[in-house]
Amino acid sequence: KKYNVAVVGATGAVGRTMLKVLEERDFPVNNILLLASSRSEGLSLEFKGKTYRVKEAQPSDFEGIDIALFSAGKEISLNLAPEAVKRGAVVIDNSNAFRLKEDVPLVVPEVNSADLLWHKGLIANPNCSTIQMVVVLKPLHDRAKIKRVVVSTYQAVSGTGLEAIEELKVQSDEILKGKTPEAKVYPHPIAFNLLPHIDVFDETGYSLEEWKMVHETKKIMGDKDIRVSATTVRVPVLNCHSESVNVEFYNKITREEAIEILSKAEGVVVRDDPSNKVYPMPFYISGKNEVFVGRIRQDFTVESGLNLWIVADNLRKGAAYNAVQIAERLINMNLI
Ligand code: A2P
Ligand code: 11C
Repeated sequence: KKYNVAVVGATGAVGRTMLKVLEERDFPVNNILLLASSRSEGLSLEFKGKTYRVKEAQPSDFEGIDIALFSAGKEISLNLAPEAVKRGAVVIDNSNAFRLKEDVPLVVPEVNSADLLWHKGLIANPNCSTIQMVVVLKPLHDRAKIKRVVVSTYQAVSGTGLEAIEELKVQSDEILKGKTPEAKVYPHPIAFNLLPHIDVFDETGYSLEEWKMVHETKKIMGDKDIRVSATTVRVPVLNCHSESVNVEFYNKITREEAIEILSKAEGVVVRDDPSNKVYPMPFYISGKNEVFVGRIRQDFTVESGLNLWIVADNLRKGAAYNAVQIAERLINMNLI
């Protein structure tokens, strides 16, 4: 069977990656519909060697659509995802709009595919920084039960979108030419800088990106008791988020056991040979679908703990690939 697929936000950084991933995986597409804002009306994009015109997303576009992949921001999802579901499409939504709703599964296929069984037409794709962390944490949790996680992120500008990618390039060039960089997308220059600020702050002093890591991790891992403390930072890297993760466990687990478990874990690649300068880095991981882990060390300050360095392509595993994987699981599990 082949499916009619709509990509909402097809012109964006994630949307374009969705098209690439659908193509690479030879997803069973019958018709593809490329939707974006009125700004892109008439623009053409390639899919499987054919040219398709982008059109402005409207509720009626979802008539006859089987699968709708949304990545056009929260407002568009809030407005159009229910319209798509009403018309019989299964929506896989990459925004923050529905992730914590009780009747919406929040899915990372390597971790909680079983949650797809109770979907009601809408499935949420988690935040990129959460996805890459839980893919690594789940197999360790199954072995030694996680008590607490302290994570600091180093997030690429591609997580913000195409305009931010452009801003990093332009500002880098301006600074190298001795000019004062102009900040448009972020509140400060991002080139040659770090911003300990992703998404909006609340009255606790934490940012929404930090809270996403706390709440989404509990929901995906199916364990409300896991304590997560996060600091999220934007860095001048074009693509791939990195994370320094400290994990404390209830039960004993050694570095060697962790390496053995992670080497066999689905969707994980271990790159851990520091004496030969082998560890995951964004520069080399851009374009890959797996989650990479290295610098695996015992934390000697607690009874049982590990330090990990986790890197993944945030546009792929953190967004587009995870969404397409969800669609593939729905098909394999006869849920569509
Ligand atoms: P457009 O290119 O027409 O603005 P990015 O995250 O890279 O900035 O991409 C955001 C995506 O969301 C783009 O495809 C963008 O389309 C789309 N988008 C933004 N606003 C709307 C809207 N009001 N309706 C539909 N799509 C939208
Ligand atoms: C970033 N994590 O890197 C964000 C992008 O809730 O889906 C995705 C935001 C979200 O800026």
